[in-house]
Amino acid sequence: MVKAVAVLAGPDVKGTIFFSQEGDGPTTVTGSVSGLKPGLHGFHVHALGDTTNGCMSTGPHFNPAGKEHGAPEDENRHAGDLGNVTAGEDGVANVNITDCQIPLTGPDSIIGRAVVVHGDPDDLGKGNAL
Ligand SMILES: [Cu+2]
Ligand SMILES: [Zn+2]
Repeated sequence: MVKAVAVLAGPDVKGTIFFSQEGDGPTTVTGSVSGLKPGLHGFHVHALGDTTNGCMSTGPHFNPAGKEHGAPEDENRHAGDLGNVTAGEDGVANVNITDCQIPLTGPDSIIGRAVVVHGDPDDLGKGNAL
């Protein structure tokens, strides 16, 4: 079992996201994010772990296979496309995702990259991509 943790620390938004993967199986993503406005928020793994300039310095969505932006369930998607998380009226989004394209080991590992929670919803490739 390989585990990783991402700590989200914005001015208002805070959160802790836990990753775990057993062998070559899917990666489980759990945790919560607080300080969000209620509703949908794009939730992605971006290519670079550099958070010195917010989302800007984290690069594009992690995309080792050179695919298009899409929804988590799409065949054609960036590996980092984890869709949206939903914040309740309390501004808290609970995350519980199982995904096969974000391994914690090997050449396409997401370790050292950035988890980004956007202020706006991800359109999942159906219009303006985040
Ligand atoms: Cu993003
Ligand atoms: Zn994408």
